[in-house]
Order: sequence, then structure tokens, then C-alpha cells
Amino acid sequence: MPRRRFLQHGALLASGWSALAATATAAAESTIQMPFGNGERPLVKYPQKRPLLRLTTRPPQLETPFGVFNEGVLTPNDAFFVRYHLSGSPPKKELLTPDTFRLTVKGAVKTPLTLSVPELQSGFESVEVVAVNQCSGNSRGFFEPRVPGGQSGNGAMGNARWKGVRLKDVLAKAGLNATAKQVLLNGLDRPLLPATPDFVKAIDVELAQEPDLLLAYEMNGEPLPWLNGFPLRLVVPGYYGTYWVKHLNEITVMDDTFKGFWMDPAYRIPDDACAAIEPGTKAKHTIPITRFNVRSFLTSLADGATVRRGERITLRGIAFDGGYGIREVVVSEDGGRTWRAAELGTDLGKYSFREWTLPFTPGSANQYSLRVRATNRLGQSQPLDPLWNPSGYMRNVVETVRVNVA
Ligand SMILES: Nc1nc2c(c(=O)[nH]1)N[C@H]1C(S)=C(S)[C@@H](COP(=O)(O)O)O[C@H]1N2
Ligand SMILES: [Mo]
Repeated sequence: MPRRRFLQHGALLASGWSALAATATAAAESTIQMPFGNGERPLVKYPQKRPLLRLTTRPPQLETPFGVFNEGVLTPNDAFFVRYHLSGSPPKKELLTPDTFRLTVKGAVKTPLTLSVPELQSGFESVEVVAVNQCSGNSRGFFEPRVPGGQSGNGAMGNARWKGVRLKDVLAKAGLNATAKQVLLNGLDRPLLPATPDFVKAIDVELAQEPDLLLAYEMNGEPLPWLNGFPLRLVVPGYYGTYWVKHLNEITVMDDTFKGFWMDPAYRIPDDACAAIEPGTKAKHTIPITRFNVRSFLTSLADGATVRRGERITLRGIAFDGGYGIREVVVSEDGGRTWRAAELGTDLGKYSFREWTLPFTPGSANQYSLRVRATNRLGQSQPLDPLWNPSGYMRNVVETVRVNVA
């Protein structure tokens, strides 16, 4: 990132903390009703963001209004969702300037490192990847029976072009010890209460050395927004957002398996093929959540929309998976009895949203139940009926949009 732009960005952030405090208490401009219980959400404007659906104030948790996903296959930075766990988040801007912010790499390495963002940018090859970031609990509000946790609609996801340096290159510079087993990732946000565990995540050294994992400092050609991890975050393409640690300032290589709260008991799924169990029961064995399952959405028509009889329109939407790429999207007009293949749009890479389109002419029916189902290159697809797990993770049922004909 050019140093001048970095500094300008810093100046913008200087007003951020107080602006955040002010907007957090400001009256909402309007509200949106989610199609589930207790689903009323205020639309609130935060620094560098357009009005977004607010789930919680402390810490800020903001969801993208679903209509944004029909604007294009990349999610604009000012509309990208925000998720934090600790009430002390986001970290104060004074800690994030080029003068104050440093990434340290320590633990089971030969040479511990301390690097500023400009040093990362000049010392390592920069690369780009288009990748979806999705919260494990995206769509949790639709779970039945209901489950505790942030009651998200479908807007706790977004697709961006990330630019940064490879985690593996930085680890190679530090030199992993032969005994290295896991890599711990910690950001600058800290809990306010001593009883709250710090947000620390762990990945295996094998994953950490995959070339697609980035220490990212840019998102869609701009420095990361403050609320999306400025000045540096981990990007783990294909993996749930919980591993995408923001304001990343500490990488610790371990000889052991990390047992922190945010790895165990949090962010675990039933250890079976679908990460699902009978509603209301408990999983016998759990494992850490990893990659996305396959999902697809119709974005050009909202549930309950009205279309005109005999008028040909183009249905449009998005599909994505955990990094194998989308092979096929099929659409049903009759609630799932018959299916037609959609046309896939430009391929921005196997971690990106893939656009799909399909012409549709409403005929004699008064209502259509439009369903969309994607299959990835491994042949994995989406269930016709929703699956359930107690944390409300990994929802990927075939979505249904009902439209009326006028
Ligand atoms: N420092 C920090 N990084 C974090 C979190 C957090 O609470 N603190 N939450 C994680 C979770 S669960 C998600 S889903 C993503 C969300 O990324 P976003 O806020 O940029 O959309 O950030 C991840 N990184
Ligand atoms: Mo998340």
C-alpha cells in the first residue's frame, strides 16, 4: 500500500473511535424485518460503512442487507459485514497506525520476527485472491428449533479481492522448528473483563503453509476498513470467517495442539459427514469447524416479490463452496419437481462467489416457488431440507423464494 494512502487512511481512523461511539447510540435511520422471530434490525451507519443491519452494539456486529449481493459479485467494502466477539472491539485506532502497529512471529521458530506493515509489503511477494468470507453462523436466525447465538439472516458473508503476502513466506523467513504443530493467531482486540478468554485461533502447520493463506492489507483495492481488520488480517480462503483473524499482530508457532476457548468448546461441529444431528440432541464427538459447504442464492428477486405474467426476466444469483469451485447451478420453478441448468458467469477463481443467470417467463400459475441448488467440482451439493446442529453453523439448505404473478 502506498505510504501516503496508508497515512490518509490513518487520519480517517483518527476520528473513528468517537464516531463509532456516537453512531452506536444514534437512532436508527430505519429498520428491516427478518423473516424469523425477534428479527427486527435497525439500519445503522458506522465509520467507512453504509447503513448496515445491526445485531449488537458492543461489540459491533453488522450484517449486509441482502440486496447488496445483487449489485455485483464483489461485495463493496462499505457494505461488508462485521463480526467481533470481545466487547473491547474494535481496537482503538492509535494502536493501528504505521508507527505503532507491529506483527510479531514467535514460538517454535528459529528466528522470531517483528514486522511493520510497510516492511511486510516491501519484504515479501504480494499476491491477490478473490475469496468469500462467511461467518460460521451465517443464516443462524433461520434454524428451527431456534439456537442461541447471533441471529443472522443471510448477510453474514461477503466476497472481496484480498491483497497481501503469503503466511507461508513469513513463516519460512522465521523458520519453523521441526516439532512445529500449530500456528496461533491473535489480533489486537482484547477482552474488557479478565474472565473473558482472548480471541485466539489455531490452524495446523500444514494449512498454514498452503500458498493461498494471506496476511492481507488490502480489500478490493483499498486498505482494509477499520471494522474489517485494519491494518492486517488473515485470509483463509474456503474456511469459515472465525479463522480470518483481524488486526492480526501476533503469530505464535506451537509444538502442541492449542486448547483455547475459541477452538474448544467454541466453533466446533458434530463429527459426521453433514455436521448435523437430530434437533435437540447433543453431539457425541465434535471437531473444529473448517471449510464452507456448498451454498447458492437467488439475488434478483426477494421472497414475496411480484413478477408479470408472460414477461421474460432474467433470474440472477450467486453460488460458492469451500474452495473446489462451482460446477453447476440448477433452478426449479415448481418447488423442486423439475430443474433447469443456469448459465455460470465469469470465473473469478475457486474461492469466489460465482454468478449465475437463467431466463424465466412466468406462465399461468399465480405463484412460483423458485429454488436454487449448486453442485461443486467434487460433486457436493445442498440438502433439500435444512440440517440442524446446536450452534447454528453451516446452514446450506436449498433456498426457496416465492414470487406472486400479477
Ligand atoms: N480480531 C478478531 N478477528 C476476528 C474476530 C474477532 O472477534 N476478533 N471474529 C472472527 C469471525 S467469527 C468472523 S466471521 C470474521 C468476520 O470478518 P469481518 O468482520 O471482516 O466480516 O472475523 C473473524 N476475525
Ligand atoms: Mo464468525
